[in-house]
Amino acid sequence: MNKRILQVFEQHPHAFLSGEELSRQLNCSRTAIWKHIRSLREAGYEFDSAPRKGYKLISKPEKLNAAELIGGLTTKVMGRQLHILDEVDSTQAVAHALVGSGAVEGTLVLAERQTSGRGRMGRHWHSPPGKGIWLSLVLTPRIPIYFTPQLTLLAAVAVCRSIQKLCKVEIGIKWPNDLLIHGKKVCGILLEINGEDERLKYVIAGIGISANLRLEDYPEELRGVATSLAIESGSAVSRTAVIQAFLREFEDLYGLYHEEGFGPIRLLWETYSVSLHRPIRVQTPNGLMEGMAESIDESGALTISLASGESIRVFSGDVELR
Ligand code: BT5
Repeated sequence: MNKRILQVFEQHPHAFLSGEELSRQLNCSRTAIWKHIRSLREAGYEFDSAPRKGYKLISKPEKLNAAELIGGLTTKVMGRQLHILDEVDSTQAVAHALVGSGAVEGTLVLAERQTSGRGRMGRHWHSPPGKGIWLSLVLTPRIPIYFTPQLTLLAAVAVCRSIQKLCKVEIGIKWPNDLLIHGKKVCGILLEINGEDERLKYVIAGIGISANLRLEDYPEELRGVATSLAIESGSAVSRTAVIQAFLREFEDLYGLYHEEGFGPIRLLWETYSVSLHRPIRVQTPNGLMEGMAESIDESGALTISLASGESIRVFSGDVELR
């Protein structure tokens, strides 16, 4: 039925079609039409609706296309093996399975939609269809396992650089993995590792960039804390261009990291940081800590000076800017 409804709209481009007319043409009830329009909206189709006039199809979901993406790639390794899927539970799960069947470094998994997109600590990542960049990148870095948090910071810098090249927005990083525009989250990073003892086997870098979501694409509870590139820049962005630019930046920084270590990445990270030299509150595995965010150390941990004068290092947690 969704297909037939779309056909009718395609026969009448730019026109409003009333629920009554649609129900007559398709021989079903107006309630059924309303339900199908709702499911098409959920699938990324945009309709204008007006009382008495009905519905007008404004845009179809822009689909990611492998040939187009690869055609504009300037990387040697990152994204060269590409899997674009329509709907998955989580691109992370798909990437782990691909490694199990021999996927090499740089393998990229992209999905139009995730039904169980994951954040850190069991949290959910909202991943509606057609509008976001939900990706997982397979990495086999030659580093000890305890250095992997550095890669979160590296990925954050790569996303910031690519977005700044393509959109007129001011983007900042809140340690460790939140990218913010005007204080709202636009991108989150989740690193999942597989290793044994000290030896790192592989890393899956999961990155969610809310590219073209509109406020109404978010559930109520996220509207105050989340945003998108389109909301902040005022126009839709090409997801393909953002992915290509990100892979380019990531490959360059990853190469630099292997040649020169974390030092240069840390310097770049600091230029984007919105959490350093500010009073913060951080929920750590050991409880709530308050103090001044001082610096990032050589392992990627955040150093905080507490009111007592003591300095502590935090390896993971949720930072709240005060
Ligand atoms: C993260 O977790 O920020 C890591 C998110 C990683 C998502 C990617 S998408 C591709 C890959 N496949 C996956 O399954 N995951 C990765 P965390 O720091 O725990 O932040 C989660 C919080 O971000 C939620 O509790 C919300 O407040 C917020 N959030 C959820 N969905 C969002 C969205 N689409 N845009 C902005 N903020 C969102």
